[in-house]
Amino acid sequence: MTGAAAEQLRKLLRLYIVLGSTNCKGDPAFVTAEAIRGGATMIQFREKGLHARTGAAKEKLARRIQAVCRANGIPFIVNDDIELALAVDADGVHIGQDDEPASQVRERIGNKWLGLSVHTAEEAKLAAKLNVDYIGVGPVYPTASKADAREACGTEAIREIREHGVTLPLVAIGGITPERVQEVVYAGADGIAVISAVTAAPDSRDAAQKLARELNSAFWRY
Ligand code: TZP
Ligand code: MG
Repeated sequence: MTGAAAEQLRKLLRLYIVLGSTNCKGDPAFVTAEAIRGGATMIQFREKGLHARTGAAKEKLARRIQAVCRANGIPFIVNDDIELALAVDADGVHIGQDDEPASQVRERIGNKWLGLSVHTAEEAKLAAKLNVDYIGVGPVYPTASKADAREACGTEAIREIREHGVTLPLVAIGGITPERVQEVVYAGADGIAVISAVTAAPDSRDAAQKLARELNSAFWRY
């Protein structure tokens, strides 16, 4: 990725909403639309957990969410499922440490964006040597949205990753609320990725707007 492309991605990662049918009380495509209206800059389709859709039903939902993203010029990323990402021509793929190796995924997806979850500075340094476009760091705070979540790594992990010279676009994830936005940004994150703060809120648009407001204030420069 060129420097300019990395800077563009850094901005797109600012308010990254992660969702699937198991997180949303209502229609995930509607939640997506509301989140975008509230200021979401990127969407990740993450269809996991009890009663998660599979096969054709999963693809159908992915396409509905993607259509909302496309109509609004917002990138659509698929979690884990490379076949699905290729089938729907998603803008990118996000994988974790236990998924197919990043180098292999890169070969399969060509120049689509590739995001990798990391938990420590060591993992981040390794990621920087791979051909990934951004890293997701977390869970930064305790989270109830990921069944196999590792222990919270705190904003210290973000700071440490930056101190180790990793300049990759970086999004913080896990337990992030409006009150925690400033501290993750000051630690070195380019943005936040959230599930419950937006999907479990009574009003997803309002919830996204509150996060966007905190982000604008944290990134404000004169
Ligand atoms: N990866 C690390 S934490 C997490 C994922 C997918 C879940 C984040 O959800 P929430 O509700 O924003 O804590
Ligand atoms: Mg995964």
